[in-house]
Amino acid sequence: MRRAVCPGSYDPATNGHLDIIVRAAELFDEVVVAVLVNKKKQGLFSIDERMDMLRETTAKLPNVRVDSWHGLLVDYCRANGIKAIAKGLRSVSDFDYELQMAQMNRELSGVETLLMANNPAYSYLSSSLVKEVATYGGDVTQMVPDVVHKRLAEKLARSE
Ligand code: COD
Repeated sequence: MRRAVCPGSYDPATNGHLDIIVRAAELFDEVVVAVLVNKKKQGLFSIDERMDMLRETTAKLPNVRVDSWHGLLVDYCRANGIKAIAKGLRSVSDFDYELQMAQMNRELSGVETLLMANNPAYSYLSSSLVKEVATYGGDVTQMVPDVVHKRLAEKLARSE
């Protein structure tokens, strides 16, 4: 079985993330969307909340499942027999960092990284910007899945 992981912080998932997950699911027998804890990023949603939103968003994709991991991505791949990492590329600045991580991950474990050119309609999208815009009352309806939009509004209303 050809299996890939789509790793990320997903705090929260955007339509850009979803586009990459859908396209990876067309290429692999099974895709695991893995929520990894990025210690450098302050989280708005808990890992469980992020996983719930991802599960709801990917419910119609039969070969996609959602998981989480604390630690090195390559250790997750080893533990789960995964040989490929599937990611999206938004820009040249993404490329520099993604290339470095792909080389590091291959050096550490032999796992290959597939970098997919993103849909240009989503090039400007990042979880951080979506959170910032939503925090100041901006409309992010077209940028995130419906469930994320709803949970963002609830979360921000509670923090007021
Ligand atoms: N369009 C297309 N793709 C997108 C978009 C968009 N608008 N936004 C994000 N993506 C894709 C990118 O491929 C990105 O890599 C991925 O989604 C995840 O994005 P985020 O922002 O949710 O997650 P990051 O960038 O915080 O995730 C970084 C990882 C958690 C993947 C990384 O830090 C990691 O692997 N951490 C585990 C520890 C580890 O192994 N470290 C060593 C790495 S060499």
